[in-house]
Amino acid sequence: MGATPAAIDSSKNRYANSPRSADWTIDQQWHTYSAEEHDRWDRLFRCQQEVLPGRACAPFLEAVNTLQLSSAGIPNMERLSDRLEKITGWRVVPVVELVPDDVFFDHLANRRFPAGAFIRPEEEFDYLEEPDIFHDIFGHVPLLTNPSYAKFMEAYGKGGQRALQLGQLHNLARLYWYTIEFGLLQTAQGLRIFGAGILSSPRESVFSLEDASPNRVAFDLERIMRTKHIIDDFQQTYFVIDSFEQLLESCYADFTDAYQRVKSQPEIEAHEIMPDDNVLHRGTHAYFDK
Ligand code: HBI
Ligand code: FE
Repeated sequence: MGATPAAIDSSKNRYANSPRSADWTIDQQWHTYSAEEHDRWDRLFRCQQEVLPGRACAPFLEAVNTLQLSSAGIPNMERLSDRLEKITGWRVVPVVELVPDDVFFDHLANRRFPAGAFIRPEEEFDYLEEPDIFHDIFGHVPLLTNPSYAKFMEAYGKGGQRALQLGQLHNLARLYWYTIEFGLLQTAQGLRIFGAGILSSPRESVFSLEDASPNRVAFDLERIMRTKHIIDDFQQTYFVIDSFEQLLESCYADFTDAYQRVKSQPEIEAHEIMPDDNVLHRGTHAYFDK
């Protein structure tokens, strides 16, 4: 049994006490969203539309249109899932917020992406720690239209269940964090964003690509598994993949061996550069040394 999320703040999340199925899914009750909540989604969407062209990777920008996320208001997850399922077989299922690790992995392993149904309160417009519907659907769902990315997510779900059994979840969670949440992609036009945590954050969308402070280092599976991460500030190191196919292929490694090697090596601080790193940008860390 993975970590069970902390009690949920019902003043911020009106689904906190919604009845849950055994798989922790709830009824999105799409018709109950207020005009203010739909408007907040539209304002978040417009903020991202301002900063993402030229910064988000092309498959993301294309999928926002293909999935009709460009239309107004909070998406209805059933209708969104019907569109997504036709492309890669994935569906989006409503949950209150974070679900236990083993539940999360079971959903991913069965091509169901659990998305928080609540939208952030106005006072947390710019940033919130919990995954709300804007982070989950705008940040994570579009790239589930990409076959290699979708297969990676399914493999991550299956790998997560295994990692739980081996007690190695913290290593695998870092892989998810530094790619699916905060990953960058090398393209012919330069670095582009694919991590959901960046794509759903106006300020980090600019910082991750253009600020001199953070390191930018080429993807290396075991290096990432050893690297600690920051949860309440911009990342101090961004990892860069060459393609979603490269990310998917990294999954075919024998993680049992990788876990054994990683276990016997020291952890790496979020800001550190290692001798074997393929460094694309050595950060000044000016932003972090305040
Ligand atoms: N639950 N709904 C939801 N979304 C997540 O991103 C999530 C989760 N539960 C666990 C979790 N992430 C992480 O702890 C795992 O990726 C390790
Ligand atoms: Fe996320």
